[in-house]
Amino acid sequence: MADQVSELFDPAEWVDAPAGAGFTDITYHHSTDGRIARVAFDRPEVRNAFRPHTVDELYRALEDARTNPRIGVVLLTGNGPSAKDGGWAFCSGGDQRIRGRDGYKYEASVPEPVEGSAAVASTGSASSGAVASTGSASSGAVASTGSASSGAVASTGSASSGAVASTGSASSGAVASTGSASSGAVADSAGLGRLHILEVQRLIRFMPKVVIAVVPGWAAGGGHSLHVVCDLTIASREHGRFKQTDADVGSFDAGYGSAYFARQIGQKFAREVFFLAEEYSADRAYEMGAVNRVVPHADLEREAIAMARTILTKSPTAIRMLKFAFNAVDDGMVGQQVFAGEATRLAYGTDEAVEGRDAFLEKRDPDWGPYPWHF
Ligand code: S0N
Repeated sequence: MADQVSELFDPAEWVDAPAGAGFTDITYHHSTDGRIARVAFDRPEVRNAFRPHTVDELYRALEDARTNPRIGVVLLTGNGPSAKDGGWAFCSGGDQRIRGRDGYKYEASVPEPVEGSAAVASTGSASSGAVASTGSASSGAVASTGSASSGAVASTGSASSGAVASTGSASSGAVASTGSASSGAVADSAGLGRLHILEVQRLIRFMPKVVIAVVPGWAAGGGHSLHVVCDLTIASREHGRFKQTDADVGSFDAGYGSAYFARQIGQKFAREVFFLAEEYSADRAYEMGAVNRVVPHADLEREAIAMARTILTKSPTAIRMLKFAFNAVDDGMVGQQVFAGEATRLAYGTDEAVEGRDAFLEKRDPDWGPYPWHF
């Protein structure tokens, strides 16, 4: 796919995103005006399954999009079709050849990423997932300015993610990788694969921008969960297919992939999708409330761009507050924290908050007189 990226990709719409240089498992582009990001799985020969290295790149691209103040919408999609059999995919989830315990015995069939590329660190010792982006912003709950970190843990200088503060070099999630750079198949000290795709889910979830799943083919397993966690989904009428295979292969996304999915489409349908693991067409997924729009295959990316352009006409602050408001009810205290962070950011812009700050710095009592108790 190196030359043409994807059959649905219109080169007139996109330029290479600098942060995507050297990526092997995904492609990363910006729209020519810099307002939209296109992030695409680029392993069509395995229905765009992700290995740890793919997830590293995915995280880096999404983090770059998150921290780029011009970008308001991210399209997450899958390149295709497969040169092998013409099949299309959004993403078929975790690459089963290198998954979990004993996964390495299948590793020989997995091409190694190019040495020195991608996740192998922007800042020397950065590893996966968390990926040291520029400066020190990291994943998870809303990074605002400066050295933001995720969750409740402040990192100073280095990037951290999940609930883990890193020391010096960036680390991923709650599971440290064995080395400082990630490869196609990385295990933790217990020999288990890293599940940092969940960090990607959180990055999508907590990104103050709209993420649209653009589904040109199969969304299966962990790929299905990724479409679930995206804000919107647009699917190809001819090739869009949905299937939750987790229980077929002994894995289970017990977080957003299932519980939040049930919030979206209702308990009965969600349980059916997981317990029966049947195939659903794009039209059927639309009927069930899992998909926003179904469009002709050839128009998929054009329609996705049109959706993005409509969103870009809206107030950025309104969109971010709305996204976090939609999230908050399902995200418990973290949802409240994220929403509260945004409210605080807005409050800091008021004269009232400036008076509080100035009074402290000037060692005087604050004068709240000009600020009424609104009703
Ligand atoms: C997507 C499906 C339904 C498409 O069927 P179709 O069109 O008949 O194509 P196939 O002939 O089956 O596939 C074409 C080629 O692609 C390979 N392939 C497809 N999916 C995968 C995959 N996920 N991993 C590895 N290879 C894949 C096929 O083998 C075939 O190759 P060739 O031509 O060489 O034979 C169908 O393909 C399907 O059902 N795929 C599997 C979907 C699935 O079960 N995914 C995993 C579900 N679980 C997760 O995603 C959880 C996350 C996870 O597993 C994980 C991730 C990272 C780190 C660790 C883990 C972990 O759990 O430990």
